[in-house]
Amino acid sequence: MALGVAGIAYQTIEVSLRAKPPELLAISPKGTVPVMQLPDGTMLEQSLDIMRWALAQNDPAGWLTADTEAKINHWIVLCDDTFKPLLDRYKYASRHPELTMAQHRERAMSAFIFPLENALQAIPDKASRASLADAAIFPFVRQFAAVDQKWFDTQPLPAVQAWLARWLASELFVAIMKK
Ligand SMILES: N[C@@H](CCC(=O)N[C@@H](CS)C(=O)NCC(=O)O)C(=O)O
Repeated sequence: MALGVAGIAYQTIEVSLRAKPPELLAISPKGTVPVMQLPDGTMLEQSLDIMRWALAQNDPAGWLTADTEAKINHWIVLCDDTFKPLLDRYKYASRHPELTMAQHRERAMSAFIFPLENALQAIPDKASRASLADAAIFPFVRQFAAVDQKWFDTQPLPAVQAWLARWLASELFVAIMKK
């Protein structure tokens, strides 16, 4: 989406993570996706590096300037370091039997979803603009919602639900998710 919003042409190559192609491992031995190779051979090894690189080329929607750097980083770090591990435990609860699925979900709610609800509620609607943080975290909130969509839809999370629905309906998301 960052490449899309920046208007940068790119080629995507899908790989099987069960049978990682040697061509991938040759240019990026860590073997995770996404990675991006620039025309000069430089490798961007993290999705966030790809997003930041794209927006450094061109940021017409103001994703880097919509909020303070500290606030943008706060949400991305909280998502990556705290929410993502809890999300994975909720998604794959049978691999983490120390807690029930509902307990894993509760931990993710307290650590991230409710704080996000409060932060979104505190934004005065008309003044708000999307930032890099929104684009970086909404795919994980989408995953969280999708584990049990009926449950998620009935939670007292009006701001998160509306925010997620806006991103899912956005032209940018619809365009990049086209198979
Ligand atoms: N922090 C990395 C995470 C990359 C990552 O874990 N990618 C997963 C797919 S979403 C992967 O490639 N897993 C395959 C593996 O670890 O072998 C990033 O943001 O790029």
